[in-house]
Amino acid sequence: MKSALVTGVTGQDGSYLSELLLEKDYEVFGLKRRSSTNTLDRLSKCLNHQNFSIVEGEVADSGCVYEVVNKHKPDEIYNLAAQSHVGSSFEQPDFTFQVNALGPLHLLEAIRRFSPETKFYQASTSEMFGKNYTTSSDIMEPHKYQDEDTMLMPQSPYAVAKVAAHHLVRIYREAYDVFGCCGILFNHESERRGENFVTRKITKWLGEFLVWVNRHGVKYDDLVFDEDEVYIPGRMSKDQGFQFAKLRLGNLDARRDWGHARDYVQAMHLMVQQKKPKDYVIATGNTYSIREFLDEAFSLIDVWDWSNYVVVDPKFYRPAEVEYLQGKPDRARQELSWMPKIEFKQLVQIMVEHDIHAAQKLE
Ligand code: GDR
Repeated sequence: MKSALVTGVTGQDGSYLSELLLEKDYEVFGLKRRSSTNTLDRLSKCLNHQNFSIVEGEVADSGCVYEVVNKHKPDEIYNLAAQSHVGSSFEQPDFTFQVNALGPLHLLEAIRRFSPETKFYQASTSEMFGKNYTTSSDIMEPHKYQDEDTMLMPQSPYAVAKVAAHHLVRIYREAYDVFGCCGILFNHESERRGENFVTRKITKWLGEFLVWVNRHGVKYDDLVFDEDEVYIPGRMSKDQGFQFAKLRLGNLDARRDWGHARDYVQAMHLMVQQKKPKDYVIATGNTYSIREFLDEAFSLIDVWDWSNYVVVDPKFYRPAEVEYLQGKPDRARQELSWMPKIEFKQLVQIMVEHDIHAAQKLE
């Protein structure tokens, strides 16, 4: 039986990857930071599995990482632990570096010192490309994309720390023969996505809004608006329950290449099974703006013009932004035979439907 250590196990990707590895008969150790609140919600399918166990620890603490790696000497380590919110990294750059850059360094050092046969997967990210892209030479259909050869030009403390880790993996591969590979994953979402990422923020708001409208039995056309809120007609007062806060977002023009996390964890596993360690771009190859995400999501609750429901709030703008991401996953397609199964419309639908059900359950 193979064993794997999954750091960041309580997150979206950690939970999907653990499920996949358990299906493949791995023994899975999930590294989880100590916390006084319950952070195990996403792991409901794993917690009672006989081959799954939680190990308490923190990647930013080298002593802790050395002990865990030395004790378990897993066949594979998937480093998914991160301060993963790009916007927050501007407010907490130091902490972001500790977890996102020093964390992987500690893991690589632990492998080199105590468990050199362990294969290592690092969660790299499309954020590393920042402002940069490659322009295709196709005259008929010119377009911009990012692939494994696109130069990195990070735009946030988050992305700079990820670039450091990305290069560290290469150096440990070349200098010490560590089997280390990086998945350059473009945005990947799901019904388990954290609620402060833009897609989930939108779908969660939609679910709660729809339930509120249905509770009052009103038609959209009859709703009344002011700058910040939506009101039930005739009740434009501050009465509890008759107003609903509009959806407040930042930059709506940024473009992202969005896939489903369940597809993306398969690529992580495939990379680690290759004979030679390499880095791979994992993406759908399509790009959409936040506006287009809003179009699609609102259309699912029969709202065709969402402008009355959304407020652009400078508070959610980032000091430096990544405007355009569109991956070109040709290497993954050719060498890993990996293709995403869930495309944009389906992804939005899965998330909206999930959040409508979740809001209905709370009614
Ligand atoms: P991103 O994801 O930064 O791409 O990183 P996020 O969903 O946070 O932002 C995507 C884009 O939406 C714009 N935006 C907003 N973002 C948030 N969070 N909240 C808002 O209200 C809002 N309004 C507009 C952002 O400015 C941005 O342009 C994610 C993370 O999961 C990273 O950890 C991962 O590495 C990359 O995806 C791939």
